[in-house]
Amino acid sequence: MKQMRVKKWSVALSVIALAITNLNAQETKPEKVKAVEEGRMQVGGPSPVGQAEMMQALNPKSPPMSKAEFDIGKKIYFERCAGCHGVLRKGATGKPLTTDITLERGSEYLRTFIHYGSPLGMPNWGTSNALTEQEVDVMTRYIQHEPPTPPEFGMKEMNATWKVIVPPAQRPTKKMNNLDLANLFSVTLRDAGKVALIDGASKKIVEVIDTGYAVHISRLSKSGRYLYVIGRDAKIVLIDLWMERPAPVAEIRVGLEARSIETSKYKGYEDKYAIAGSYWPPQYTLMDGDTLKPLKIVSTRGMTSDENEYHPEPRVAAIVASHYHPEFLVNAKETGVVHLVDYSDLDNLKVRMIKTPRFLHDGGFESTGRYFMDAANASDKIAVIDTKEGKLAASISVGKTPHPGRGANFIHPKFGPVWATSHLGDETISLIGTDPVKHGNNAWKVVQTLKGAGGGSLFLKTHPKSRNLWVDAPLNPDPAISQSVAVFDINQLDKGFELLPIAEWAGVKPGAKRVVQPEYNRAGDEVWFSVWSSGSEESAIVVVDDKTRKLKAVIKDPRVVTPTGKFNVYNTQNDVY
Ligand code: DHE
Repeated sequence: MKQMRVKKWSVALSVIALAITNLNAQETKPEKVKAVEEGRMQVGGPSPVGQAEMMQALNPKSPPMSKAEFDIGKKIYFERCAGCHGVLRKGATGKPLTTDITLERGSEYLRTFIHYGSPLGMPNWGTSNALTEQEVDVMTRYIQHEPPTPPEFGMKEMNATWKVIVPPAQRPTKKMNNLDLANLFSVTLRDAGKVALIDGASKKIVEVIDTGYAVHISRLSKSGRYLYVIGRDAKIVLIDLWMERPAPVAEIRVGLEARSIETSKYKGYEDKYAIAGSYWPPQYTLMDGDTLKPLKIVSTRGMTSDENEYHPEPRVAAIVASHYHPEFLVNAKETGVVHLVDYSDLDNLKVRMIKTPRFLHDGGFESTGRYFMDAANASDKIAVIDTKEGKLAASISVGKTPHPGRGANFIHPKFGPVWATSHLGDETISLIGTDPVKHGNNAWKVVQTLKGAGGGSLFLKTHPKSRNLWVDAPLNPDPAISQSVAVFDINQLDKGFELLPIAEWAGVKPGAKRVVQPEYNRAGDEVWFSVWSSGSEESAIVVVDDKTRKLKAVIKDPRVVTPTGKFNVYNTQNDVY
C-alpha cells in the first residue's frame, strides 16, 4: 500500500517536470490523466529549446542512427525528457543520462527502462503507449549519442529581439484610466500565450494581451505601474498599467527558455531594474526597468554547492528582490547556490554565492520580508536566507518535494508566526516557525505538520486578514482531489480540512478541470482559483468568499483559455501572501 502511494507520487512528480503523458497504466485513469495521454492537456510544457539549431557530436561507440532518427530523438527528448534530465542530461529531478553512463548500461537495459519506467519516477513510456515501439527504440539509441548543445544567447541575440514599443518619454505621466489597479489581476492564459487583465470588483476582463509562448508568471514593479510577464520561450513583455488601455511598451527575449522575472524593490531603485532568469542558456540578465534594455548577463555555470563539481547547466529558478539591500536573490537550481546580486554598481558587480541544498525551485518571504524561504525541492528542504545579513540562516527538512509557490504566512495560535509549504510528493503541509526574536525556540523548525487532502500540491495561500489556509493539489491522480481545494481554519488546525468542490462549482464542460493556485484579492476577503482544462476545453476562474467559504462568482469567457497563475497587483507588488 505504502509502496503504491510512493509510486503514485513519484510519477506525479515527473508529470509536472517532464510534461509527462502518462501515469501508471495499471491504475484507473482519471480524466486529467486521459487528457494528458490523449494530448489534449500538457502539464509543464515542451521546452522551446528543441526548436533551436544544434550541433550533433558523433561518438563512434554509439549505436548507429540516421540523421532523421536523431532529429526525432531530439524532438522527443526536448518535449518529454529535458525538464527532468536537463538539456545536457546532467540530471536534476531525473537521473543523469550522459553517454559514459548510457553506453555502459547498453541498449537492452535502456529500452526496458524507457518502456516500463521505474517506481522512482521514470514514466512507463512504452506500456502507456505514450511512445510507440519505434520511438522507444529511437530514444534508446538517441541517449547513447552525445547530447546536442543548444546555442548560446548573448547580448547580440538579445538586442536583436529587443523592442521599445512606446518610449518612456511618450508614456503618460499619470494614470490615464479608471481602473482600480490595486485590485487588478494578471491571469496567465498558458496555452494561448496571453495574459488577461481582470478587474477584481466587477470580475470583467479589461484586456487580453499577447505575451510569450506558454506564458509562465507575472510580477509587478515596486510602484505597481509596470507589469512584467515572462513566457517559457524567455520572451518578456512589459505592460504599462497607466495607459488609457494597458498595453505592452517593450519586449525582449533573454534566452531560449525561462521561467522567472523580478524587479528592483529597494529604496532609491524603485522600478529601476528588471532581472530575468533563463533555463537555457543558464544565466540571468539585468535590464532597464522601463525599457528592458539588456545591461548585464551573468552565467550561472559553475560548481555544485555540495561536492564542488562543475555543472554546465544550472537553470535559474525563482528570483526575489531584497527589501534590505539593493540586491536580487537568484536561485541556481542544479548547483544549489543562491546568487545574491548587488545591483548598485553593475559595472563592478558584486555577487555573493550562498551555499544551500541543491535543486532550488520556488519560494517567498516570511511575514517580515527579511528571510527568503527557498524550496530545494529534490532535496526535500527549505533553505532560509537572511537577506539582511546575506547568508544562510537555516536548512530545514520538510516533506517530499516541497512546492510552496511563494508560501503562506500566518500567526499560529500556539507557535507564533509561521510560513507554510505544501508538497508535490506527499499530502503533508509543513509549518515552519519564522520569528527568531520572540519565538526563538520555534524559529526555523517544523513546528507542526498538517495532513492535507493528498499529494500533488503546487500552491497554498492565506492573507493577513484571513483565518483560512487554502491548499491545492492539481497533480493528484484522484480527480476528487485535483478538482477541489482543501481549506484549514488557522485557529483550529487540528480539526483538519474542509474539501470544497471548486471545479463542480465552476459548472464547466468535461475536462481535466484541475484546480490550481489560490490568489487573494486586494482586500483579502475573496480567493480566486483557476479551473484548468486543456486548450480545446472549457476552463474558468472561481471566486470564493473567504469568510463564508461559499461560491461568490464564476468567470467564464471563451477568452479564458487554460488559466493557471493569477497575480493580484497589490499583493504581488507588496509580497502579501
Ligand atoms: Fe511553474 C512559478 C518553474 C510547471 C505555474 N514555476 C514558477 C517558478 C519556477 C517555475 C522556477 C518560480 C518563479 C519565480 O518566483 O520567480 N514550473 C516551473 C518548471 O520548471 C515546471 C516544473 C515545468 C515546466 O516545464 O515549466 C513548471 N508551473 C508549471 C505548470 O505546469 C504550472 C502549474 C502551470 C503553468 O502555467 O505552466 C505552473 N509556476 C506556475 C505559477 C507560478 C510558477 C502559477 C507562480 C506562483 C506564484 O504564486 O508566484
